[in-house]
Amino acid sequence: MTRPLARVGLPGAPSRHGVTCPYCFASAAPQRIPFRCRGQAGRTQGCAPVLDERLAAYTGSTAGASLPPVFAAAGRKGRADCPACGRPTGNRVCPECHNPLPAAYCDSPGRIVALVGAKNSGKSTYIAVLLHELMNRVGTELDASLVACDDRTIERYKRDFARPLLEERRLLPTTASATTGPREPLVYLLTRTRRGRFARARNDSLALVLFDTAGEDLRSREVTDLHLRYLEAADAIIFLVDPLELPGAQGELQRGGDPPHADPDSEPLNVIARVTEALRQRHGTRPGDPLPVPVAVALTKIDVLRPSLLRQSALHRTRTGTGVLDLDDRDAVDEQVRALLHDWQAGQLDTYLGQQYADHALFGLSALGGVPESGRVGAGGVRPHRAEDPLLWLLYRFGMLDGVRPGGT
Ligand SMILES: Nc1nc2c(ncn2[C@@H]2O[C@H](COP(=O)(O)OP(=O)(O)OP(=O)(O)O)[C@@H](O)[C@H]2O)c(=O)[nH]1
Ligand SMILES: [Mg+2]
Ligand SMILES: [Zn+2]
Ligand SMILES: [Zn+2]
Repeated sequence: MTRPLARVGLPGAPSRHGVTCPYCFASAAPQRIPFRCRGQAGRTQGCAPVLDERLAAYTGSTAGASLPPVFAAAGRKGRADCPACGRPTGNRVCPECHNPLPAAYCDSPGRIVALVGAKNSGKSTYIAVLLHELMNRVGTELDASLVACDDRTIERYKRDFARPLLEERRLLPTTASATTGPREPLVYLLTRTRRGRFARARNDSLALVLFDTAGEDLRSREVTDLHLRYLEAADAIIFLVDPLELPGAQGELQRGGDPPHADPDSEPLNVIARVTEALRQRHGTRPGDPLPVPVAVALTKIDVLRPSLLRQSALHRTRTGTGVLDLDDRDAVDEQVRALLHDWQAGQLDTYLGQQYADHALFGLSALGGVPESGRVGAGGVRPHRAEDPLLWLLYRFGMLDGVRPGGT
């Protein structure tokens, strides 16, 4: 029996009136978003390219920054005529950094998902696998398409994530610190078709902005300004925790594994506390008040846990729901991960999250599905296990996915 759909009311759904730039996180009122002239195309007349200083300042290079000019206009329906050449254009850009703001991004509620975790916790690997899952298996299951919002996202995803990890099966290199160059987000539009009760199909869109932070940048208290803006703009946070870094987990590992690093700055709780402090400063909440942003906390690399620990457990099962969030399964996984954390003397982590955030959920996943060997993905290839769970929960929290209780309790 299926219980009436339990959908969480969104506390103040799109709370921000403006559009938040996914590149520099500046916020702009929709009617104040400038346009970029389409320039010359074939024999059509248009403005000649000029050096865009703001864009060059953002990318730190003049390469690729010679583009037709940007102009301010009160665009109607996302279009405006260039005052210099008269050609109509629909290309909008961020007023601050002049990066493109795709029409779909301006028009649908953008959800910036911040992905954070200590160095080596598995963030880059997770991004590679999660996006691949959304473009394939999970996308099909949800009746959802995932489309990159700009060409750089397509290129970067291929070059830095998909090709090395999924095609060549090489582990990804350590992400370089944001101090060495601009951190570019991956910006996608996720569109779900939902068939209503009266067979009326409706499309729900969500701009998904993922930003691959370097764990190294979260080590110090001086979290860079860009990180702060990113975190402040985040509508949800996914914290990745490497179980190998939890001292109490050592006994549960299949193989010795590396001993935990003796670097207290990289301890999961310390990273989470640092990010939380940064968020508090920005949100201006009073110390006792929980932060409103939903937080998914996922143990990564659960393939390293002993099979005996996983057998018969919620974490081991594959998710069954199709196109819905199975709330019974969600509760079971949450409980199991909580129990694991407590067994591993990492109960503090759970307690802290409960104190600081109004809504946090625990997950266990494996992006690779197996232990890598000498810098490469294990023999069976990349076989993700429950990698999509945190995102499904966030979609549910955003009101884009229904939750059901198959057990009917
Ligand atoms: N067993 C196992 N190991 C994994 C998995 N995912 C990542 N790893 C291992 O963890 C290492 C680090 O993963 P990354 O994704 O590069 O970690 P990161 O959080 O991006 O690290 P930084 O960029 O340094 O912050 C990989 O090289 C793998 O050895 C997984 O699902 N299972
Ligand atoms: Mg990385
Ligand atoms: Zn911007
Ligand atoms: Zn023009």
